[in-house]
Amino acid sequence: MDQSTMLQRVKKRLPEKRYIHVIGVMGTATELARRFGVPEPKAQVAAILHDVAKFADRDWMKSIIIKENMDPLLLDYHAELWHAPVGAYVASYEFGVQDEDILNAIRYHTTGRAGMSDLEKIIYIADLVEPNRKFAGVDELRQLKEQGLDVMMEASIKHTIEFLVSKNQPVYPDSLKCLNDFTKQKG
Ligand code: DGI
Ligand code: FE
Ligand code: FE
Ligand code: FE
Repeated sequence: MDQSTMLQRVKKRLPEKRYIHVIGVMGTATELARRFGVPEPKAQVAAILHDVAKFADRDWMKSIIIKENMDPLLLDYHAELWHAPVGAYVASYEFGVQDEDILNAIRYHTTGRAGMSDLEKIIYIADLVEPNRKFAGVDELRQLKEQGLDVMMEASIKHTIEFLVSKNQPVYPDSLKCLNDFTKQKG
C-alpha cells in the first residue's frame, strides 16, 4: 500500500486533531530519520500508523491482546497502553506491513522497551516532541537532537516516567526497563 493511500485510510479512523498529530509525527520522524541515518520511508510508514488503533473499541482491543497472545500484563495496566501493540496488529493485518522493525516501532511507541532499534527510538521521540505537543520542557527535549539519538531517547523516557510518577500513575515495566537500559553502568 502506498503512503498516500495509507494516510487516507488512517484519516478516516481518527478525529481531526489526532490526524494532525500523526502528520506532525511524520514530519519530526522524517527529520530525525535523515539526521540519524534511518531510511525515511520506514519512519514515515511507522509514523502514519503509530496511532491507528487509538480510537479502537476497548473490548475489541482486549480480545486481540488475548487472541494474539500479547503480554497479559497489558490488561492489568491502563487501557491507554493497548493501542500501541494492537496498532502493530492492525498495521500488519489491515495495512499489510511486514517489516518487523516498523511493527516494533508501532508496538513500543507508548512504553518504549530495552534494546530499542533506532527506528523505534525515532518514533517514540517524534510522538513526544512533534510540533503540536506543548508541555513544559518540550523545547529542551527537541534541542537534544544535537547530542544524538540516545541522549534524546533517555531524556524522553525519563520525562514520561517522571510525568507518570507525578500523576501517581503506574509505570509499565517495559518503560522502566527502557530507562535502565540507558542509565545502567555501561561497559
Ligand atoms: O497516543 P499518544 O497520545 O500520541 O501518545 P502515547 O501513545 O505515547 O501515550 C498515550 C498515553 O499513555 C499517555 O497519556 C501516557 C500514557 N503512558 C505512557 N507510558 C505509560 C503510560 N501510562 C501508564 N499507565 N504507564 C506507562 O508506562
Ligand atoms: Fe500513541
Ligand atoms: Fe509517546
Ligand atoms: Fe501518538
